[in-house]
Amino acid sequence: MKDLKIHYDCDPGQDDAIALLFALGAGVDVKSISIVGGNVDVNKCTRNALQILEFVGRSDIPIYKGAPQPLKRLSQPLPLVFGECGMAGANLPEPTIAEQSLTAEAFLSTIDIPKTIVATGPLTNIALAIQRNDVFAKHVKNIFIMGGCPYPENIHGHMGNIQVKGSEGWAEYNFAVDPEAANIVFSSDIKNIFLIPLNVTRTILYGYAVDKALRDCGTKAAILAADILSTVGEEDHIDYASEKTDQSDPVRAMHDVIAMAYLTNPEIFETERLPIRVEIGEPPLAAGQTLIDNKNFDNGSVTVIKDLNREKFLELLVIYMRQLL
Ligand SMILES: [Ca+2]
Repeated sequence: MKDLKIHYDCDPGQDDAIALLFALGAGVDVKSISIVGGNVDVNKCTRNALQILEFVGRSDIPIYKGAPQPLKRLSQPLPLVFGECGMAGANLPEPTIAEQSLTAEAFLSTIDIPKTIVATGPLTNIALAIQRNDVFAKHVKNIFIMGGCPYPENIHGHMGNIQVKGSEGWAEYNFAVDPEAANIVFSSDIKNIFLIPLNVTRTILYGYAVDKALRDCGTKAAILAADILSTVGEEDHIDYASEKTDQSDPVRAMHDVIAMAYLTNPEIFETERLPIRVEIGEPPLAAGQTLIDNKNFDNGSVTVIKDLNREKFLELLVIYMRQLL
């Protein structure tokens, strides 16, 4: 898949780390990576990305540290989901390499990047680049975004996984953290937006069977992936209790890697076109909520994932992890 050249914007994050390993295993040409604060603060996210690249011998990929805070709001780290370091289970040594001196915003706005971006964190870096350079949004032809929740998710029936402060409403984490940034991206001139939403990613589960298949590969990257994925946070333990065969079954959703899978293997997905808008109003409106704006079909027509072949995806996860060292 060397012809698939991407820039990857992320907040690693256990599930971003898995998405990165999946992309590299699939042979995607990851040209550059920018880091945004999200799951944990931007410094920890940057360190985690450096550790992963060093572990798989890909320190040649430059990493740019980006926005520490959302555009207008306070950050919302999630230590109960991914651990204090953001990448619980990895236990990798401190990196010996460092990020680039240029910030993510400055780097992205040079537009010296591929025309395809995958984004699996709050969209702050991308929004800043759109604002800083008028031609950025026209340069980017495709953006694959893990985020949003246009339909109720299957566990609690909410419109996301974060209850928006001061509101009764819910929103998906990446959009809830920086709704203004998401709104800028969805209102921009980026030609093709592909949305991989929470209501789908929550239905693709890790557990004993995949864990065993990864460990059986015997490669150090596959075992690292299994170590990360089997370190399940408190919230997922509760949310997926009914799916477990026993208490230690590491059942969890994998979220970000589904965006990479849609990039590499779109043939296993079903999609629909929806006019998506992101709420940016103040309470009682739920900022960050994903709205299907049926009154405004001209505005923001987005390709949204509806479903996928789960067995096939899990097979690909194992195959691609096996390709790495
Ligand atoms: Ca993420």
